[in-house]
Amino acid sequence: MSSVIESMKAVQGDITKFEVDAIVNAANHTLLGGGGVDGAIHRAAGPELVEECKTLGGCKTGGAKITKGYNLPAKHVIHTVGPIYSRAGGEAPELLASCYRRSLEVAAENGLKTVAFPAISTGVYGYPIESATGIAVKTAHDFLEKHPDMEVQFVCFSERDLAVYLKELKSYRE
Ligand code: AR6
Repeated sequence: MSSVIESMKAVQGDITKFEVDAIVNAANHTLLGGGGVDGAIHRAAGPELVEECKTLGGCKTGGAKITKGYNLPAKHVIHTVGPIYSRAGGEAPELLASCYRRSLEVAAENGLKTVAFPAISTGVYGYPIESATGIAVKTAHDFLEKHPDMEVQFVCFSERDLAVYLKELKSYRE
């Protein structure tokens, strides 16, 4: 049982529509765009986003870098690079945890309070949704314990992913 649980919620939707301080992008090393949620964020933000991304010099796996949100309702985009599950081996859990932790640290450093995450690495990068969700919720929970003024939303694209998140969040209430 923890009051931090009140600062985390899972919802189904398109993250590009979320009016929060920052949405997190599941990007690749180049930070220059791609498919999936990355493509959707760049399309909705408009071409100025990639122009700012070009100045960032890429990002390593587990790292996070911030830009403005441009045409998005979100004020900022925090770009993180998840592990490719089949290649990361035993380091995959820690690298995925680092994506969530570093994204939240970057948000806090910039005074941001509300952060929305997609299910990082669980699309093209192949991370199994159940274990990825366990890492996402635990890492956000541990961070929010130290930052009670912040809020996290887990934005699930599919109903199935939402069910996995809701089950995981419920386990923190028991
Ligand atoms: N809103 C919320 N979630 C979404 C949206 C959306 N609009 N679109 C997709 N998702 P993926 P990855 C979900 O593949 O596995 C890109 O090409 C999707 O259903 O976008 O980290 C990058 O450039 C899944 O649950 O990201 C990288 O090369 C989740 O977002 C690579 O894909 C993540 O799926 C990154 O792969």
